[in-house]
Amino acid sequence: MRFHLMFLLLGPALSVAGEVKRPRGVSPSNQQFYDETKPFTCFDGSKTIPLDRVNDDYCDCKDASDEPGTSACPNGHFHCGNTGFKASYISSSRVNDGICDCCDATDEYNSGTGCENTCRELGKKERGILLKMTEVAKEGLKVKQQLIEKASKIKEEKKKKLDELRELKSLIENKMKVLKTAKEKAELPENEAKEKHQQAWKELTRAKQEGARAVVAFNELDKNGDGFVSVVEIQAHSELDGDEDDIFSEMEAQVILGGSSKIDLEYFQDLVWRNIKNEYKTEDDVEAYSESWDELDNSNLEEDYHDEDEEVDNEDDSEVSVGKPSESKTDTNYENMPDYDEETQALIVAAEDARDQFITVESSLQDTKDAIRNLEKELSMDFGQNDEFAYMFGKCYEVTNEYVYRLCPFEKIIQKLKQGGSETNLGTWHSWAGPEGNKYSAMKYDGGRACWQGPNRSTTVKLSCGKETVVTSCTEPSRCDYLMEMQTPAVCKEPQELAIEHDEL
Ligand code: MAN
Repeated sequence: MRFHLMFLLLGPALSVAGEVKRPRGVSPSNQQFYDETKPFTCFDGSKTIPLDRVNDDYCDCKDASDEPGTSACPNGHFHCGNTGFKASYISSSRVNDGICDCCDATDEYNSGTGCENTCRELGKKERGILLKMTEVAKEGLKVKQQLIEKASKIKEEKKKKLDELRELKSLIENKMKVLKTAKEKAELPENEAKEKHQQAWKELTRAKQEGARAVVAFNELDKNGDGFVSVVEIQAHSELDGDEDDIFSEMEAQVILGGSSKIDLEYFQDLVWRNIKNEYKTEDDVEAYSESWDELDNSNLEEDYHDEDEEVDNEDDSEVSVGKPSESKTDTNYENMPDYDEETQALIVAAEDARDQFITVESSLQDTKDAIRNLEKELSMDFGQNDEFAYMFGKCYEVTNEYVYRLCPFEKIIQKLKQGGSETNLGTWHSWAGPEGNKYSAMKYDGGRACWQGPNRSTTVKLSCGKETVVTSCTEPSRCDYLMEMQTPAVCKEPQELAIEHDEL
């Protein structure tokens, strides 16, 4: 019975002319362990059994090595020879399960499923694909070579440019030092002249205000309105009594009037007011004060200063403290200040010119520094073994499905709605992310916009060989974790390497 089963199981494998005799489901490399002249030892060494218990549909070895061609062991693996296509392993549970798994139909030898051998067909297809890929690789490689040559030239140019920029930077810095000194030199007399002019205006304003106070005081004192301030009118202001004896005599009042019995406004303004202004107490007559201020503004002082724009700020006037005209008001209305004199204006123009020159050079220094920084950054980037990826820097590539995805290599990836609107950052350039030995086959972009109740968005870009540079797809395998596929000549390899990757056919 056992022999019969053995024959049945081993039979077809042994009957193929020219092939190495091996039990069903065993790969050529494992054939040596099933020696017809010896008992079989499980691969894990746990047991030795007679050879006729191999593939007898009973699981003897824990590692399933005695049942490579049956489904007796749950953990077994069946080797499909698949001549004409690629050999493969399937789980032994699939042996004789009524489904064709191996293209050579060997897994369904006893199920009556009637599988057809499709290996030749598959092999043909695969070889077709491989041929196409080889074609693409050949063309891609040519382009890649050009990219490398171009990148090398551009890199040299950029290095040269960087040297030039560094030289330029130090020239500009020197020029800036000179211009800074010139600017400071021009600003000194400018400031002095402006200061002098402003000081004069300040003093004039003060005098103007003081003059106005004197008019107010004169009008107040001149009770009978005859245009003179008399001894009696002075005596009415007891605060002007110089001594402490409580008697403000006629004599004392006359002394204040400089010996006269009555004085006019001019005399009062010129010789009396300054002596009494600290003691004098005004009546709260704002109106009188304002009027006299206006009068003054429009008359005598106008001759001193000709202000082009005649807008006199009367609002300010009403704010003048009339409670104590003796207290000098220090507010200087610079808006009404007359133009600077010609000499000062010339100094201002000269200083402004010096400032402009300095600012222009200062901003060109900033531009140069920026350019240096950008170039340094670019030159320090890893653009592949031979800078084959350098051409992508500064460019962007898009693909559209339900969103528009834009990849700007070595920078960032964004997502936006087809109908427009704001852009969502799916990650900024992080690093090359291919597996060991093939690191330039994938890119990683991370730290994108935070996902609601999730991680920051990030994207992996898988690169494959293509004649042109195109993003072929972008998907979101898990929420806010994107996968982009891109074709580029930069990853094309020699066709021989392709064949090795695709198994021997
Ligand atoms: C937006 C897009 C999607 C993403 C969700 C997460 O709709 O960025 O890709 O899955 O936000 O909330």
